[in-house]
Amino acid sequence: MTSMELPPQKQRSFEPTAEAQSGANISGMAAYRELASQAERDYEGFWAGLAREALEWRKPFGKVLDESNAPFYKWFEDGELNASYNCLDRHVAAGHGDRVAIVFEADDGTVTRVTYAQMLSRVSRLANALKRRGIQRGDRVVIYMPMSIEGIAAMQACARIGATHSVVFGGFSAKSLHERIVDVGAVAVITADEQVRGGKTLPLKQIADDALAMGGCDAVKTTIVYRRTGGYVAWRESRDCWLHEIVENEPDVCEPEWVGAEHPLFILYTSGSTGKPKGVQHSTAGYLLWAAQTMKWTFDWKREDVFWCTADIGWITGHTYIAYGPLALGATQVVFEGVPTYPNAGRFWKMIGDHRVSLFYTAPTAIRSLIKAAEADANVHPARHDLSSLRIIGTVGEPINPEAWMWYHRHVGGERCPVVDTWWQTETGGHMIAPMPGATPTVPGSCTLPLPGIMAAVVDETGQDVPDGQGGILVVKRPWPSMIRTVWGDPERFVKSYYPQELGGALYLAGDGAVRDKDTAYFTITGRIDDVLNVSGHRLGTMEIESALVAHELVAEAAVVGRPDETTGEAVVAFVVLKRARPQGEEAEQLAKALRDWVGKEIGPIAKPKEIRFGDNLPKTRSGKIMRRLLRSLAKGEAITQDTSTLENPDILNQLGQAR
Ligand code: 6R9
Repeated sequence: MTSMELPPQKQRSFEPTAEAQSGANISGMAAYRELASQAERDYEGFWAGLAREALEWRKPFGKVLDESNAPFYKWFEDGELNASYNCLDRHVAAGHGDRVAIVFEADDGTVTRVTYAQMLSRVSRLANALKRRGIQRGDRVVIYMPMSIEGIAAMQACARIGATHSVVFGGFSAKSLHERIVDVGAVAVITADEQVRGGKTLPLKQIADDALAMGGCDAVKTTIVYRRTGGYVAWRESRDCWLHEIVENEPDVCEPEWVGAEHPLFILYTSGSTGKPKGVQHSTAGYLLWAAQTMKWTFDWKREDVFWCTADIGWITGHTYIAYGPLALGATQVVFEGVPTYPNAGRFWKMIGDHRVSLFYTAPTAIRSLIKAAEADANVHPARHDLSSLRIIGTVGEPINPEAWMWYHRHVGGERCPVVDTWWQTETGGHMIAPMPGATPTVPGSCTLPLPGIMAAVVDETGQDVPDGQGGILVVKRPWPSMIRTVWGDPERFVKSYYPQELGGALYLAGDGAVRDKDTAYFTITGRIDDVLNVSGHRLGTMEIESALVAHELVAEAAVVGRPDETTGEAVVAFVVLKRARPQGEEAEQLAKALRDWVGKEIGPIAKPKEIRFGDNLPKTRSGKIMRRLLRSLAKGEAITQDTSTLENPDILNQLGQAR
């Protein structure tokens, strides 16, 4: 890691407007500081207070934090509750059954609304149907579904019966799905006939069939299929059933399964620095607490708000800020099936106007692509739509460049809405470093300050604090309720990846670099410090892509690096050595295309390299190590200025430096 000096951030800072500040859940910096210092003074008392207020407990907890088996921390362990009860029943019981829970807009623009009472009934019937098929507390259920009310209901139904769900993003291939079904030991798969996005369909059921045929999935006794399009699906009577048929005769009452606070609510796979994705295991109480609390803090949620998070339920953002957080509060939210560019790149702005969205949450990659589109075609510019309902606009997934931040602030937020740049991860469960919109002055490109109770810091390779203004490793010094509990089936990997001995074993290692401003103490995230790439906000392990490439019969060796990309943040560049002579010209084009498609099949379209370069070899040290930093420079098109004297084969750099 290189240490870096960043200029002080004072010059371009945006105070919350009087409007944003007045009546905010947390109004003014003094209120923020008071909360943060409460947490410092009495850490457990602070969290216990929030947990009592935000959640309804079946059995109250006595002990707050158990650190006896660190880093396997336990929160509120002797308490009992149910996540689905907290998301649905309690609002209906409080007289809010008629409130709209979800405004669903399909790819073709069709809108469906469900109230809290209707959602409770749907979830209860599905939960009963799952139980009737023998699915029980502690079982794992894989959900491979499109963005839909049914997808959210499936997650909630699992939570209701104490089954642990593992949602797999609909863009993953049969092979990736298979790997997850096997690793998690699923007993059932819930899928759909097809997914529809941008006018195109994707045969999810067929992909699930392919995955289940790959072997090792004998535990899967049931697949439940949501009929989205009515397209053709192959059918296995003994295993497959239609969702609409199995819920038909089920009662719409289902007593929730009361579980302990630490009961695994879900497992979500994410890329790490080795080849195999990690199953990040989350708890019930700690996770749900933070999902609800951050809705109130980062989004300043109030009852009148219409919330819209554009993420997919296949990612953590869709878990926390679609399937759980908004429902835990009884919020009204928009759920969208499609893509931002269909039927044109004004879709988001049109939907904000149509549904009077007040809290909007999306990713920098979407913003950047919509800027490009708006600059090319005034008809899809946000100015063409009524965005006056917006109150707060947020971003997540990757660093947002200050130019994109400013455009978002100006053209979407009307220079009136605070921009909340939220730094967090699959492993953290919810927001960690983010502004409180009624308090924190914002600075383009900075996620500002840790939320109260989050002890984020920047350290060096030995775990010592580095001075502000100097780059280092982002860590969290104390456990927090919504943190990852373990890597499913691999507790050792959990410890090694997140609590490494090199840092002393007591600091949570986020895997990102960061710098804290000298004057404001604001954090700026400088990107991953491990072999993880961030392409359009999706995490991809370089090793994962390399393994996929070398699994191709023609490939002898492959090294994958990232290169900055204007739209997607980073782009995947693969350096490939074939088992036969280096291809050139037309042949190279064809092989590159074949390998890209291959990676698409092995992992999913999101992992396809943007560029593939063929070489006779890779740059290696005399001990045979691939020099990735040189490859990174080559991918960027930089001249090599680093010392190459330890290279076994310096000539190879010339060859690999030529883009095809
Ligand atoms: C929520 C989510 C986590 C990684 C994280 C970091 C990057 C996320 C960011 C950000 C800068 C932000 N990241 N939010 N970088 N600023 N506001 O995205 O989870 O898919 O696990 O990715 O994304 O590198 O470590 P996940």
